[in-house]
Amino acid sequence: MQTELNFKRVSVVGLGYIGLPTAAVIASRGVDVIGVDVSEYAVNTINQGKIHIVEPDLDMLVQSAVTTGKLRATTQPEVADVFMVAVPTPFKEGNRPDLSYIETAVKNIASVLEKGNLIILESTSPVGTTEKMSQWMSEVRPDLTFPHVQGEQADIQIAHCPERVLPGYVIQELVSNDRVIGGITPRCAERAKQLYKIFVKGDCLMTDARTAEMAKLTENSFRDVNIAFANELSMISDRLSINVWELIKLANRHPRVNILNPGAGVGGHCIAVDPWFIVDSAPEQARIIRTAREVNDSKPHFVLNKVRKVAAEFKSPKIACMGLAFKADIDDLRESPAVEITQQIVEEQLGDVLIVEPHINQLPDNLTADHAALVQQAEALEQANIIVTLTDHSIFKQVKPSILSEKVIIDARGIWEKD
Ligand code: SAJ
Repeated sequence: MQTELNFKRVSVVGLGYIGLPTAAVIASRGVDVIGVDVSEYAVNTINQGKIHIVEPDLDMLVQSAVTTGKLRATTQPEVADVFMVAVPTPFKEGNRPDLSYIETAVKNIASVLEKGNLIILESTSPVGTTEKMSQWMSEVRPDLTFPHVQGEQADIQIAHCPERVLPGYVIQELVSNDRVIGGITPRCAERAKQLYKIFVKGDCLMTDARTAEMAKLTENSFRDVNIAFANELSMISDRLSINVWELIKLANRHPRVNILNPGAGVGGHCIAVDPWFIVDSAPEQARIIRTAREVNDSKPHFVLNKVRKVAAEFKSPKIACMGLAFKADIDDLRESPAVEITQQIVEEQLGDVLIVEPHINQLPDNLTADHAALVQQAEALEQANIIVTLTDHSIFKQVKPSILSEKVIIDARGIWEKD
């Protein structure tokens, strides 16, 4: 059996929200780490000890890893004992998974593979992707044997260990979370576990690759379904003239009920995407999972309709859109329902739009217009006659109710209605 001592050099392929923190944490444990990314900008930034993404505490960790020479970034793969793949798995037309980033990364790694190497797929992936990886590599390297054919005797070991960290808490959760480790064979899983034990304090739970793939998709689908339940309740309550926040608070006093929060919709690169991978693999069986996606995707339209209706009642509507990020207290606007709603309000010229997003300095191009401006919270709250809360940033919660008394409020996040 191989030991930790075999992991002298770890290569992390894809230096984004998951790959870079993982690389920095492993380097902080004294292992030599080579980060590989197609972006020269990312590589140059990291080699200067800086970061190109926003995540608490990551800057210090990267700076120290680069200064001590334990972390180095490059655009070309180099030989290593372990390769960890953390590239995006978006979806393409028809909500079908796009595995092209994984395929490219894996084929690049294959050119530098050596007997005894361990490959780990961290990217969230449809069931069967880890086996596909093994197949892709074997096509490039017929001189080596791979576990999807040779099983335990293979020259190369391959496992799937899905990332499951929460943006904003990545450094802490990388170490403390339990990990699911799925090997193509039990030996693949065992070797991957030895690697994770270098930096993970949580339990490392071993299984096969297909179950690990499904476990990650299940976790995010579970959350999506639960958020959809809350969002559906908010739309039912609106129709029945019930305050959904009070309703949920009361229902949650039951010892076995724990309803999540309705919002403006579900955003980000994970929960709004991953359930589709299950739907794509088992379309006839995945009925609740598909419906949950549809319910959550419909929520921005529901909020927008409310804004349209209220704006039509004003001569000169001034609409404050509170928040653009896809969730509280971060700067990430990717797949954000708040951006989708605000963009539509701007495009339809429903009024003058005062946008408040404390975590950015400049509006994205799709929100730039003569009648839209990025302003401070106080200015927006003073000038607007309609206030729409789209993101539940902590700073919004501190607003005094007296400031809002004259305004029409569409509180999609329940920031001011809950209490
Ligand atoms: N949201 C609601 N109501 C809620 C909770 C969330 O509307 O009660 C919305 C958020 O505002 C946001 C979206 O859902 O728009 C997703 O936010 P999130 O905090 O639920 O999750 P993510 O996307 O930041 O991170 C998730 C996490 N998965 C789970 O909690 C099961 C994280 O652990 C995963 O690592 C991550 O996806 C990932 O990378 O897959």
